[in-house]
Amino acid sequence: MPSAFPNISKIQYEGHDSKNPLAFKHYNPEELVEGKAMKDHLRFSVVYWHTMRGMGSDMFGVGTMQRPWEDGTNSLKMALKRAPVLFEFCEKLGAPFYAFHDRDVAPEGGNLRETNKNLDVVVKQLKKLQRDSGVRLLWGTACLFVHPRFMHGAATSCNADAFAYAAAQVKKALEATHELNGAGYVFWGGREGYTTLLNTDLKREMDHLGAFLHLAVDHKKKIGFKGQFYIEPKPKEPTKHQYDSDAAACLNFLREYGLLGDFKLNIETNHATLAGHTMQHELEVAAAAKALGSIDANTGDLLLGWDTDQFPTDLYLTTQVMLTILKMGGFATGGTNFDAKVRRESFEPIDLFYAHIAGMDTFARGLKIAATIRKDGRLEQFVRQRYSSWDSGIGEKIEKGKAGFKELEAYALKMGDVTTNASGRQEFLENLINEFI
Ligand code: XLS
Ligand code: NI
Ligand code: NI
Repeated sequence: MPSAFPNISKIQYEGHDSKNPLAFKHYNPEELVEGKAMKDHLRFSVVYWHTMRGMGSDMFGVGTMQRPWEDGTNSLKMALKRAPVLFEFCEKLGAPFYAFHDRDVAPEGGNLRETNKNLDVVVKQLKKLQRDSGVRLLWGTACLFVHPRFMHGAATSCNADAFAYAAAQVKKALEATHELNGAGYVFWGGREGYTTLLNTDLKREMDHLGAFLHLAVDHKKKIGFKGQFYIEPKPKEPTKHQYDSDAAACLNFLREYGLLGDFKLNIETNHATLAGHTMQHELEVAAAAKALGSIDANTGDLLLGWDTDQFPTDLYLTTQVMLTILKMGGFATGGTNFDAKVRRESFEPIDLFYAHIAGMDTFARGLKIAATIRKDGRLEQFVRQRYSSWDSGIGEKIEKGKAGFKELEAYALKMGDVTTNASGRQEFLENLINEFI
């Protein structure tokens, strides 16, 4: 097998004075941050769909990517030629994980049986590639949105046959992920939503989604798959409204259908902003429910209102992300999965390296900055102080459930008025963060 990237050797950490664009300036895998190696904090993952299958087409134009190893077919032969390229890429980059949809790695056959056979052949090869390289599967998933059979959705389709087909597909994708010892499995509701309520029985569709996820949990237990299940929120696109619209909606859905114990969330930056939230908001909501599992690291564009899936290169973003992740105690099964694609104009194979190096270095810096902010302690101290009225006196009584409306009325009457408010100091804090960036 000839090398796909013959002129690129393993990307090394060279420190922040390096001018080598094919080196890390900040990501130093073994360097300890808060007592843990950077590689274990960040758990970087490369996605098969964008990095291996993204050809740069958009609504207005065809693909632009130069991928010399591709033969222009979506054949099983090509699938087997392509998989080693992904592993060569991960090894040279030093990314310990990858993620895929079933249909990214193996093509559909003439029927489901043939399709499953194709997947089996590729999974066998992936298993060997994993063993030889040490690169592991962060999560697997099923593509339930590309094929016309899923035009009305999969688990939420009006057509029960589509539900059944989706179940068969997820069953197989779960077994493949299990076979590859995946650390997790993701459910992203591609078309699980609607484009008009005129033709939609919303309640029935949500019930079907709940039932579908229960069936998945049952099968997971049946085959003994120990990986973490995740739901990935996104508010829209391709649908007008996706049921898993944001972290809060997902948590409510999981709670309502009795699934909260079996799922965590996989939060994606571009989906957060499409939902009208910041990434940190979504992370905080998930973490507050002890359901922050993993992240899809990318970013949108302020002026483009869709899922542009750009590589994250904004230090403020990665600092905020890492502040929340460090606060929750770090990833367990999850990781930093680059659900990101190079721009259509960045068409050379080497751009794949530049893009991932940029994302990894930006996250490494965000991690170091977040750790320094935490060590400095002023931010945390400020927040603690801001809530100090809850640590004693009436606040403590309320938190402990020892004051009802009657006692609080008596307290307020005696107090006269609230005269103890302190400044929120937003600008002061924003400037404090700038000290570290
Ligand atoms: C699409 C999603 C998708 C999931 C995996 O917007 O981000 O790529 O991560 O199905
Ligand atoms: Ni994603
Ligand atoms: Ni996305």
